[in-house]
Amino acid sequence: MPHARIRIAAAALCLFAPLAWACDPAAFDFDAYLKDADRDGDGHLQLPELLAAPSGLEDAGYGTTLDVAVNTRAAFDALDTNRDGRLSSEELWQWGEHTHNGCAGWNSR
Ligand SMILES: [Ca+2]
Ligand SMILES: [Ca+2]
Repeated sequence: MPHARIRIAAAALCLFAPLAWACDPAAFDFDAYLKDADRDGDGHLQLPELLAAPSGLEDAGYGTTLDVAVNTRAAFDALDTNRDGRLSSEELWQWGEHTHNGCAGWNSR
């Protein structure tokens, strides 16, 4: 009976999803950050836009602060995974996974 299987899958998701999300480096609102820093309004961050944007280290109203400054050339290079010279929202959100310091050891105790 397929419904039972779906229910079990849904139950499993409910059980395990909170574990996966218990530590949430993505609490930093990169969408708002991108919107603020996107000076030409093309929906992407070009390098000069990123360099001129806040570091994220200090509270600028994006929900939380970052452990590693995101407004650097190194961050841009790390995040521009498709190498089109600009950062999409999806690429920007990867910063949490690149740095991940906020979650270091959160589940290893
Ligand atoms: Ca832009
Ligand atoms: Ca890109």
